Amino acid sequence: MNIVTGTNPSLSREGQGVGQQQRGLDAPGAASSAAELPRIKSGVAPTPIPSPEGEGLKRDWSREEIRALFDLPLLDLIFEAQQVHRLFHPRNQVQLSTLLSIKTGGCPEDCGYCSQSAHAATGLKADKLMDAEAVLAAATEAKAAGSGRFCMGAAWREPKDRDMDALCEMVAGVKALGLETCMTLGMLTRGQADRLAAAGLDYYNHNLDTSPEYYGEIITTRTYQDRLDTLGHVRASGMAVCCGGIVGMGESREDRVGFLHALATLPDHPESVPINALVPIRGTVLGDMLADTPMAKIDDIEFVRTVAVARILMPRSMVRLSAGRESLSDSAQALCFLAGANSIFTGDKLLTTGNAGTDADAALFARLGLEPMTAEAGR
Ligand code: SAM
Ligand code: DTB
Ligand code: SF4
Repeated sequence: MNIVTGTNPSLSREGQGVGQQQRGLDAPGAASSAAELPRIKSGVAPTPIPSPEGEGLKRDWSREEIRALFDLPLLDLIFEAQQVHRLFHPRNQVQLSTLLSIKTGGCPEDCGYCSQSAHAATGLKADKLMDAEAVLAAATEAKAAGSGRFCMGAAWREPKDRDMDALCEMVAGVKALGLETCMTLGMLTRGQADRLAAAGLDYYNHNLDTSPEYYGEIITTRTYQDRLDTLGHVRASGMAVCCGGIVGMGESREDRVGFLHALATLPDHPESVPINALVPIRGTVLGDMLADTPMAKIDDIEFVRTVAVARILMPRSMVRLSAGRESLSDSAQALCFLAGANSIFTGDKLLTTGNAGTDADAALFARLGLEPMTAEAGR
């Protein structure tokens, strides 16, 4: 038993004799066995690498184990994360998703980070749900720009049943263009999840955002359990789960530990894990609280650590650099990719905030030798 991970020997397949030099630092998926890494000088035993087939992926992580990963020397942590990454994912490939806000502003929830909350004084105008034709035009553009997945977001607490026909029409239309489909609409009932799944929705995004303890400081209008319930409905309906959160909301390291612990101990790991860096927006509770303080800008190294730990805890998941990527330098993004991030949002805009833009990303990919991932590889 590994003292840090408490790893199940059937997962680590101890004794199969696959040494570190032999184990897949070259071909993706080359190594079919898992083995323990040699003990790092710090005296902390690193995580055994699980098998790429995903059988027996560890889901009983303790907070102590996760804390120990965060505490590793940065280079050991990134090295380990990159090894896990190469066992499960094609190297140097990054999946591209595009976001569209299909219903902007006027949201009744009070999420302290969000420009779209009716409780925020951001002056954002509340729009109605876009019509399907305009959504399909945007999706067509995203496809032409090389995106593999189209994610439609609505500033709702939950969709109304009267909106479901229009939403299903959008899903079917985007899918017919040959794009993967994703939506984020707030809480769902099981019936709504089933309808979206039947219309062809591949992914549903619903974030836990932070640790259970810090959550109440950020949002009061719905509970952690509400979010877990929606994630359960999404799973039960057969859709893939996209679930992550935000770093840089004034939370502690222990909250980041608790946040990743909540994700990695779900009954199944989310297929996609968006890691957002808070975009501090004036007029939001958090934007106003953090503005002009050193906390307004996320600590790059702590962000990279969060990405690396997410990669190690959830080896098969796509780890997406999401909001706030614009605030990261090329070098910080390169470290994130090295730490196992393998997905980004493309385009000039996320929902209401700016994004790097296609030209900047093309230059970044050329500079780092990265390639867009094909949709099949990105599943
Ligand atoms: N209303 C839906 C919901 O909350 O599930 C969907 C849209 S919501 C904007 C999607 C996610 O965007 C949030 O859960 C949060 O993680 C992220 N987000 C929103 N505003 C952000 C900000 N200012 N900085 C970083 N992430 C943000
Ligand atoms: C997620 O975790 N990040 C994306 C997506 N899910 C929907 C949204 C980021 C929004 C950033 C703030 C904005 O643009 O308003
Ligand atoms: Fe509404 Fe989503 Fe923004 Fe919260 S994050 S205020 S639920 S749009």
